[in-house]
Amino acid sequence: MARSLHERPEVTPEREAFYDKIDPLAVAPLWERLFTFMKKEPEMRAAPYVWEYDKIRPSLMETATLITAEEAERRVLILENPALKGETAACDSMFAGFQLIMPGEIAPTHRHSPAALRFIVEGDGAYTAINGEKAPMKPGDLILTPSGVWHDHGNLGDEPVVWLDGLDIPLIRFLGTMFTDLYEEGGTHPEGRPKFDNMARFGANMRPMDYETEGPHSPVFHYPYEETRSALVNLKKADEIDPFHGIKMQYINPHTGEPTMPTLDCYMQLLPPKMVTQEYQSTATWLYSVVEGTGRTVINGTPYEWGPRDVFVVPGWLPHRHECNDEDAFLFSFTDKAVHQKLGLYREKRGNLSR
Ligand code: GTQ
Ligand code: FE2
Repeated sequence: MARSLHERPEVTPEREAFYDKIDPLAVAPLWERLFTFMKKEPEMRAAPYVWEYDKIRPSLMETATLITAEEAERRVLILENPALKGETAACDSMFAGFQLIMPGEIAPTHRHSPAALRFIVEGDGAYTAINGEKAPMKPGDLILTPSGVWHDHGNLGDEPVVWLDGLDIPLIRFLGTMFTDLYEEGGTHPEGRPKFDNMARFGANMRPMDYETEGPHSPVFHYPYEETRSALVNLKKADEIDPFHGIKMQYINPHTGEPTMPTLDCYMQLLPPKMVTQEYQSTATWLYSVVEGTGRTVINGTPYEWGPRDVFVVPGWLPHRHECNDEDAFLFSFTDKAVHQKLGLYREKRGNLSR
């Protein structure tokens, strides 16, 4: 009998009768289960998928006629992975959604143990307040609301504002570490520090003398696209293009050099015109939000076409490459990579991966 972790042993009437007999004892034979999960390599439950913004936008706008941001708490259309129907998840470990806030609306203050990021997709004039300090939101900006901080949103402008929410909800749920609080029964946090205080304190390549950390997340909570984009554009001039990633920069916690948050690690990358990246795979799952440009990502041999404002998911351990069309593409992404790395479980493979 060949030894294998991956094959089911023979099922005989005698064995089946035994399994039935022991079932009431709340025990089960491991040899009937091993092959179901001890896979040679990871097999994610999530499927690759592209959420096309233009197709979703009309329905997203229609939500404004159904419910207010305040009544909904957060007026969000979940980007639910088709392979994870009903699970409130874009992939095995992360949640994503498009949140809409209309002029004059507010979304009340709350806090929770799941960490969140906001990546602004459309519209100007909204803000996220973190502990009462307002961060203005512009398309392409990244805003963090780490685990446990009070946050609310509002729209002071005259157009609808939409952003991509990314949260570690599936992971937090799995770990049994979910905590949430409303701020004083649904009210709004009082005005905090003045606008741009956070940027002055932590985002100017300086920090307050003797600063002591407030947690394992970045003290910066607003990363404006203007700065991110110009960094990438300037880096393109050196023409040092990574064959797997183009020019890909990690948003960091400037106090420690660590990822933005322990569970959500954020990146912005530039793919020059016509670039086709080398094949790459890693245990990490990646969620992408396209800022500029068009192209496709070929995942396990199947092309997934994308354009501005689309969101797509590359589940872990699938070989993939990006192909850029005729103009620079700017791709924002976030991933569970930092979790894998902290636990010593992260692996990757580069080049010639076709199975
Ligand atoms: O904006 O605070 O998409 O708490 C899910 C949970 C957004 C938010 C979501 C949240 C929020
Ligand atoms: Fe929240």
